[in-house]
Amino acid sequence: MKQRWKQRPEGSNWGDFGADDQLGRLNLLTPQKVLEGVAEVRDGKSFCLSLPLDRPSRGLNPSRHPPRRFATVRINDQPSHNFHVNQLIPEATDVINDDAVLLHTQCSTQWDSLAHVGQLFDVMGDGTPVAVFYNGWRGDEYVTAPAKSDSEDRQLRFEGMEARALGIENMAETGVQGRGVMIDLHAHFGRSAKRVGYDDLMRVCEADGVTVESGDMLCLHSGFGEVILEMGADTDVDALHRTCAALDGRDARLLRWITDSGLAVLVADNYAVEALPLHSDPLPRNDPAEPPQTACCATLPLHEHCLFKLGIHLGELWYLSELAAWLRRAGRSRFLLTAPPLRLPGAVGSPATPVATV
Ligand code: UVW
Repeated sequence: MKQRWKQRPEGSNWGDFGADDQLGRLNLLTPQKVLEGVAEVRDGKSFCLSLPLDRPSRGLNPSRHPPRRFATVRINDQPSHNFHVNQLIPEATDVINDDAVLLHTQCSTQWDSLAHVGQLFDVMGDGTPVAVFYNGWRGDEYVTAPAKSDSEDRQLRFEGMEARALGIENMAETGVQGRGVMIDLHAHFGRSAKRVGYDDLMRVCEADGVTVESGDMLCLHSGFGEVILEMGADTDVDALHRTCAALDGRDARLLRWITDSGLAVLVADNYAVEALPLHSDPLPRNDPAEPPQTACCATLPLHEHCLFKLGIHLGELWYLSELAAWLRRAGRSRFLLTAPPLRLPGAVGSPATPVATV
């Protein structure tokens, strides 16, 4: 096996789960963690943690769009829509519908795979940064380029890109089941667009008696999903970008805590788990008077820390409000979480319909 890297990013765990690992901290979702999750089931009540996948009705990321559904086309060129089979077989009584969907995998409730965000990094120590993902899987070798089609529809113009390593199917194959832990930011910060750093997070955990242990699946409730539902079919993207709490990915102590906590996956009901540069500090830049800018930093530092350095999958745009309210009333923070993505080979993200059971 070819050595994929000689130096790993500072603070990363590359190689710790094996040279060819593609699961990252999902390795911590052991049978013991499933049992710990099952032990949290006492009332037999389940919660759907997905938004309807057509919400938000406009993508927060302008290149993502709500699903488009199509009827499949039968061999006689008719749509499979209330199709009476007696058109083909006179004595048949069946009536059939059949559909297809154009689904942007990350427009609504979703998982980011470890192939979603990588970095330019000098893995070989020869002074040449290359595009590389968790555990040293290289973009030029393991993410195949799409073919350009001649489709008139700009959304359909590039087809066939494939993550041959770190694709979302790896996550699906684990079942993604274990103990979920809720931290309810909304209960403390309301709908303010607060950037939550280490001190804030620790204060919330202490006030609510929440502890996060190795292998737990951490969910952060900010209220963002509830705001999306209230907007209905008329999503106000600008307003969403100014609402509800998100983690401060530029807080080094917060990133250190994510490393040390041993959390297996990190989930939020907001757009990107972390606050974006859009409504936070811009990237630290070299003095404009100075000649050439040198590459310095990630625009999404929490994505870099989780997806790239530690192999922590990120769940985004989940719907956590009903579960968070129930847990608060019950004085609880833990639950059984079952949250597989689609087993869609080669995809870099996936919708999910996660289920919490309490
Ligand atoms: C952003 O689009 C900012 O984040 P993600 O790609 O993880 O949804």
